[in-house]
Amino acid sequence: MFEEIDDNLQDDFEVSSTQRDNDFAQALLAGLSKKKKSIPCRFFYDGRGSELFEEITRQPEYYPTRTETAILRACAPEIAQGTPSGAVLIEFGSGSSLKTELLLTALDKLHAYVPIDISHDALAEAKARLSKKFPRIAVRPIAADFSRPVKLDPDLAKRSLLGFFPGSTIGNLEPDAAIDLLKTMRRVLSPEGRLIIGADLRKDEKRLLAAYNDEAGVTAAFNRNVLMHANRALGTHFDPDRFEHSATYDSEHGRIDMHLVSARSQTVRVLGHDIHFKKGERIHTEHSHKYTIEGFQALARKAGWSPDKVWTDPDRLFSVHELRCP
Ligand code: AVI
Repeated sequence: MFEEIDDNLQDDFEVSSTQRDNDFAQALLAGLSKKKKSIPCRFFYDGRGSELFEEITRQPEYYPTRTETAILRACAPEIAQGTPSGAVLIEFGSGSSLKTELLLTALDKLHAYVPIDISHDALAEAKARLSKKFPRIAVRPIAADFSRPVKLDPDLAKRSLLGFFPGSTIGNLEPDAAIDLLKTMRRVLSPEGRLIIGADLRKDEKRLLAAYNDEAGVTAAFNRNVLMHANRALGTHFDPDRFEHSATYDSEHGRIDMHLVSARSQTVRVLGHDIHFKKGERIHTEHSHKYTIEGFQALARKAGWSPDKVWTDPDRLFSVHELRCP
């Protein structure tokens, strides 16, 4: 499968799986040695974690994915109208590039699509599928960590650039880190680019809590999978059944707080260290920030962007923003 994309796969910042496991080991030990234990949410996404996330998006309570998809379907023609022919679409953390198809269908005069993702497999699959479906658009994947500034090939960099960052992944970052990421994206897309970015909105607490505590228990499995990921990748000895899923809403900060709660007093061997958990002790695993439209635009301005259009659904559950390099 790799051969298909090897020709023009730009691989400047490839992160090997060994590097990723080393990063995981360091972060896990550091996070579990703190008084308030934590595991960074980026470690949710091993192969199984990505599958579970896909399953979350199909749960009736998890409104963000289907709402954003409907918004993108509706606003794609308007986005296309403002995009000159010969432009380049750059997607940050493209994964399976499913929502991208909505834009590619509308952007019929696009020169190239550049998916940026850490996973070679996801890039190869996306390139094969999209090249077939959109033969006039050149698919030029970059295997990289999108939170670092990527350098585009000069033939692409000189064109009109349109960035795409759907999914409200920005909400999983603390506001300062979100500003840093928005600055990095601005550097990639400057001097005249635009960014289309999804941000989940603040809303009725009941609806938010339901989305992160689905009846079928898929979010709970996704949360616990971070421990299985550690067992598989690092040889730790967590028993995930001894940790309970918790997702609460912090209305002061406007964010969902996810934790794993130790169901009993227990000691777990982690990378040569005995880590003790009291009964009821919590491991913080994720924040999912919810924004008001104005709050998100203020954040974007702090990163040097000029907010332009905003699209939302009739129930104002989710927002899609157009940001411009000033
Ligand atoms: C990927 N991200 C935007 C999801 C969210 O809603 O914050 C991750 C997730 N966590 C639990 N459910 C979904």
